[in-house]
Order: sequence, then C-alpha cells, then structure tokens
Amino acid sequence: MQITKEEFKKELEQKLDSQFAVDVEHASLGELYSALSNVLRDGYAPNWRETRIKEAHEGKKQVYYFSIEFLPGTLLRSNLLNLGWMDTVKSALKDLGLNLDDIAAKEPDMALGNGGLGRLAAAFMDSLASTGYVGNGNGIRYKYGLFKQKFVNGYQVELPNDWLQKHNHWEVMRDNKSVLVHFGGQVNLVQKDNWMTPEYNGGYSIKAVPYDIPVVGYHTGIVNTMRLWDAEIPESEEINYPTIDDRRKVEDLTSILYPDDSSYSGRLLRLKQEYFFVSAGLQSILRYYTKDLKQNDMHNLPKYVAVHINDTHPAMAVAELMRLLVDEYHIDWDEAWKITVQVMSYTNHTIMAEAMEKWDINMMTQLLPRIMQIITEIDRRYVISLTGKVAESVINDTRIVNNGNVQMAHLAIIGSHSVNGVAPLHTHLLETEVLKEFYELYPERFNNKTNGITLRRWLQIANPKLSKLLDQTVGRDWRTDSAKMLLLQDSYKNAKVLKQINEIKLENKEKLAKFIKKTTGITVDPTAIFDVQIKRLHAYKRQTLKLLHIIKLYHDLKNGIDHPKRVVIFGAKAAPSYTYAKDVIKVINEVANVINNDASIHGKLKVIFLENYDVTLAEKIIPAADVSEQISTTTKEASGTSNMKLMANGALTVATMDGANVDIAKAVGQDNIFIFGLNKDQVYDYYNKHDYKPRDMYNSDQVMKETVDALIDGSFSKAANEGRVLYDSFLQENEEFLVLADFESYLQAQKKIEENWHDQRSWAQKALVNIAHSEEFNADNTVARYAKDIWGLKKLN
Ligand code: 9GP
Repeated sequence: MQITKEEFKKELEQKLDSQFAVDVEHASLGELYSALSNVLRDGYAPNWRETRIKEAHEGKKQVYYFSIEFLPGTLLRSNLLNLGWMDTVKSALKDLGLNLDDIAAKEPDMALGNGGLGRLAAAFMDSLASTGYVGNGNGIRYKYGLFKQKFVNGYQVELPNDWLQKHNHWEVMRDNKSVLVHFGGQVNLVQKDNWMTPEYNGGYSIKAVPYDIPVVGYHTGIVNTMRLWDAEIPESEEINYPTIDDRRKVEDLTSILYPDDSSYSGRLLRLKQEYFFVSAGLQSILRYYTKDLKQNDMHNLPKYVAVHINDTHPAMAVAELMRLLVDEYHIDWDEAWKITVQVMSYTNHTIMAEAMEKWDINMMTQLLPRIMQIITEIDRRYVISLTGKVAESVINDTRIVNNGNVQMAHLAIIGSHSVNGVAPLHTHLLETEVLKEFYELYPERFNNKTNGITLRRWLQIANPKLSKLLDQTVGRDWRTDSAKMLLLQDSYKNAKVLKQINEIKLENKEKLAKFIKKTTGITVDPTAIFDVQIKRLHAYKRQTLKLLHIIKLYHDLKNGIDHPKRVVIFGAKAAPSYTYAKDVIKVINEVANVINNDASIHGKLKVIFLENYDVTLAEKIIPAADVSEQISTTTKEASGTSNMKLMANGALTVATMDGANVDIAKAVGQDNIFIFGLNKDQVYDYYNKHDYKPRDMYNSDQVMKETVDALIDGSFSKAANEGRVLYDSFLQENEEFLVLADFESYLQAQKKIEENWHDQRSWAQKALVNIAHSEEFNADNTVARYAKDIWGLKKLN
C-alpha cells in the first residue's frame, strides 16, 4: 500500500492523538516513534495477511530457518524502505519540523544474537521476502538480548539489555498458535494398537507462545514471518507453580541469550532453550501442514517444507522431527528417516572446536528422555549401516553418541541432505580437515554457499549519500538489481565521481567524529585515516595484532618517525566468561588512554574503543571507515561479513587470505586490497609440525621485541596484569593464532596503506572498485542459491 505525504501526516496525527493524546508539536521522540511504527504497521498489515493467504493457496514449499540467534537490529527504517515509504515519510516529517533519524534512534536494537551467524540469519529473512520466497524464521524471544557493554576503568562490564521494556512495536503475540513442549520424567515404550507408543511418567510441559515479527520484502508486497517463542506456564499446570519464584523459574527459560555455560545449570538451561524452540517450531510446522494446507500424507512433507539448521544449536530438529513422525503420526522408522533427511539441511559456521556443541548423555537423558532414546536409535542404525563397509575408526569418529556425549554436528550432518560452509576456503577446510571423514562418506551432501549481506541496510539506510551517488552514476536500478553496481567502474577515471566519493566519506567521518566526541569526550580529526576493526572479540580475530600495530605506530611517533594521522576505531564485545578477550579489551583501553592523552604526538594517533557494538553502532561506523581490518589467523574465520559491509561503503581492506577475504581479493583484484600474512598451507605446516617458535622471532627482531615488551615494561601500567597475559600468550610455543608470525608482514601492509593514502585520487579509485564489486556479496543472491540448490523453493506468484 502506498501513501501520500498528506495521508501520512494525518495518520501520524491520529495515532499520536489516540495513543498519547498529544499533537505533533508536543509529542516526545518516543511517542513519535511509537505512533510512526503504528502507522507503518497499518501499512504492511494487509500485505502480511495476503502473503499468508497466498502461501496457503499456492502451497509452495517454504523454508523454516531455525536459528538460536537473530540480529535484525532496528526495523523502523528498513520497514519504511522496504515498503517504499522512506522518501515520502522523510519529507513529510521534514515538513513537520522533524527528523527521521532522531525518531528512529528511539527504537531499541533487537540484539537477539552474538555476531555473524545471527546477523546472517536476519539478513536471510530480509532477502527471502525481498526476492519473493516464503521463508520463516524460528527462534527464541529472549527477554534480555545480548548484554549492554560498558567500560568501567577500562574493563568490560555487562549490563542487562532490557530491550522489551519499552514494548516491541512490531511483534504480534499469537496465543492461539501456542504449543506444549515436554521436559523430564521417564518414558517407556508400550505396545498400543500395534505401535510402540511412548508412555510418559512425570516431567512437565511448558507452553510455547509465538510472537510473530513481520519481515517486509523490498518492493515485493511480500511480508514473511519471523516467529520467536516465549515460555509460559500452561493454564492446566498453574497449580504446580504456586509462587512467583516458581513461575519465574519456568519463564526464565527464555530470559537470556547465552546462559553462562561454565556451570551445569547454565548448560542445562541452554539445552532446554534449544529443545524448546526446536520442538515448538516443528510442532507448529506440522500443524500448519495438516490443518492449513490440509495435507494428511507425511511422505509429502519434503515437497512443502524445508527446515534449515543454522549452526549446531537447532540440531535436535533431526531427532524431534523423527519423534513427531514416529510417535505422533505413526510413520515407520525407515520412512520417517527418509522424510527427515530430505527436510533437513545444515550450515556450519565455524571450524573452531568450541562451537561444535556436544551434550552430556546423562543431562540429555534426564531432560529429554524420549529424544535421547531416538538419538540412540539413530546412532545405532548409523553404526550398523557402516559396519564392515568402512574402518571402525571412521565409525567411531563420526557416530553421534560417543565418549559420553551427543555430538550435535554429527547429528546435523547425518540427519541432513545438505551440509554447507559459508565461504569457499571454509567449505574446503570442512571437506579436507574438520569434517573430512563425513565428506568421504557423503560427498554429495557438501556444498558451499558464500555469505552475503543486506546491501539495502548497509547502503540505502546507513549511507544514503553514497546511495544517491550510485543513483546518479549507474541509475536507480542497482537498488533492485545489484549487478548494476558494477557499472560504477565506468566512472573509474571520472574526476567528479572520485571527488564525490571522497567528499561523502569525509561527511560520514565528520558525523562519526561528532558521535565519538559525544560518547567518549575525545576529539578526532575527520581528515585522519579512519581504521576500523569491528567484530566479536576473539583471540582468532586478532584484535591483538592491531594492538601491536598501534603500539608500533606510537613508538615511531615518539621517536620522531612520521605517519599520516590515524584514528583506530574498535567495536567488540567479549563473551562474559572469556577472560582472555576481556583482558584484551582492558589493554586496548589503557593503551588508548596513554596515547590519546600524550600531547607529544600532537594527536597524530587516536585510539577509540566504542562501547556496546551492535547493529545500530555498526550503521554509524561502517559508512565512515577508510580501512577495514580483516586480520584473523588464516583458516580460522569461516567467512566474516563485516568485511563485505565495509567494502560496500568504500573502505579498503587489509586482510589475511582467510574466509571471504579470499573472495573479496578475487573480486577487486590485488591492487585494490592489502593482503598480508601466512597462507593456509603455512598455517597448517606450523600446526602439523608443531614448530612455531615465537620466542625466536621475538629475540631476533628488535622492532617486534620493543613493541611486545611495551606490554610489560610499565608503558601501560594500568593494564600491567592484562598486558602480561597478552605478552605471555604471544610468546607461548605453538601459540595457536600465530600473532607474531604475521607481525612483520602486517606492518608492511600498513606501510603500503600509508603510501596509498597520500594519493587521494587513487584511494578513491580503489574505493570505487570495492563499492562496485560488493554486489557479489548481496544476500539476495545468496538466498537464491540456498533456495535453488538446498531448499528447492519456488517464488510466490
Ligand atoms: O565466525 C563466523 C563468521 O566467520 C561468519 O561470517 C558468520 C556467518 O556465517 O558465522 C560466524 N560463526 C558464528 O557466529 C558461530 O559459529
């Protein structure tokens, strides 16, 4: 539905009046946000309803994307954009003396995730709706999102992120679609009507209540649904929870994202969460299949339903679908297994062992006795199917139940018809190293699907000026057909366009500089190089290598060696129980303090660690970046997606040949990226030979020694202990992340960046090539590949 300026103004006034009894002039920004989002709801509601009717009518296959994380960020501006209302509303608000950005700032960021995998899930939701597919999200409605990060004396402090406090304007609670999820007790199988039927003794049920969030497609008229489940006590069981405390214990199931898994109770809660949203999701899918689509033959399920397992957290979907098919719908085991494997597909997002979940058998038996029985049976049959055909060691390495644990990645792989990695190098490593034995067993299941990003958000919303420049140079069609962005290359020698690229960047940097001043009190010069590293804090991502570069620059400046002005900007959260990562934050903050307050370097170097990195903050930083730091240890970053967002905004990448950096390098060419560091074979050589001796490097390289020593020689005395931790980690024999091994070549890459910076015209040309080629990483195309190769979807008519 389209709207005129006058209609919009009238609607807004009416909403303000009916909701708050105020007029535009007297409304607060919060009230305006609320009223505006309600006008918008009225705008897309008919499309949402019609999409559901169409889905059922056309009976097209649908994908259900099961993910424990979704990171949509804020939705007001993206809903406005996708509905086609953005320009009208902006201009109407301007007439009223209002600014959309100020109003949008009132929306809490939906931080229901940690990092890349959650953001990718949200990007896929947007892309599915925007390319015309029916795709549904299935996740958890955490009452508290990822913690709010504060720095106190340089340390990370985690505060609850009470994002729901002011109400989520987009969600719709659908109590009538609730389902019950059963936990605990004991299960015996008894013969009933010729069927081995589970008889449950004890245990308890929790009511899973869905909250639906609309996902508005970009100019498609399609509105899909992201369904997030909340936990409630079923009315029939209220008597068992007489006190508020009792109730809270149940409702706490969906309170927090990532319960602390260093304790038994934390792990138990996590396992409960995983089963909760998986079971609720699958039950509602089957209800839709039987009731709304009126299908009664479960054998046809794969024609209508694809379930995607995003990382291992929802891997229990394999066992839960088996339970539903066998126990509830009385399908023979072998038939049910065929159906399950055809329905399920799985993405692996990391080769880091810590993210390959495993669950203790006893814990699982106590919490989910029937699921454990089913997993045991899947495992038993798997072992039988391979016995005598492959080496026993292969069976032991790949079976689901081993060493007292349930291996969730194994369950996902064995129970899915497709297993994909998220960049070619990552997929290659899965096939040849991490999941080698599985690859040999099921080569046809493995495939690559390189990640993508929502260009709409990172360009049209976050960088309207650059978007306008694209309109002027390549025409507006790039907004729906991103391949058109490649036409920007025709302006490679166009002095006016190059100048505009630099001017836009400078304006964005001025805006960020103001934000930095407001939030940190620190003044930064917008003409300096804005050098950005934004991602979760993790040893493998090597914020530490950036830190060493900063110290080296500082030493140079103190010693009278000149460098172009630089502002290094970090954004990163450390997992609350990850002490090394928190030590890194403390050290960076104290190094920043010393450098930012040292008048002798005349402001030539500034180090800014912005608090509380999330999607909203990313939208402020990314358009203002000159340099994109993608410096993980080669082989460790599955793909990365900030690398794609930054290039789209014209930042030049300094990178190891890791994850999707490899593909970015291929897309833009070696002249338009700064590659450094060990390649994958060199990294594996160190790992295989166990002969990485960083201390020898340190002893033989005076610059490296002075740089690393600064961590312990009192230069940054407020982080003496944490500095020692980092120092020791770098020098440890066979240190896994090879920080010092890449130090020298990283400095060389940075030197090249400085040399290039002096020639602003050629810098703009490199930026232009990066912007143009970012179209290769459009998530719309990524989901189209999933839709075709994995899910077998057809677009809605
Ligand atoms: O670490 C990967 C990151 O490289 C990738 O871009 C992202 C999306 O595929 O997933 C991250 N993995 C996780 O967040 C946890 O496995």
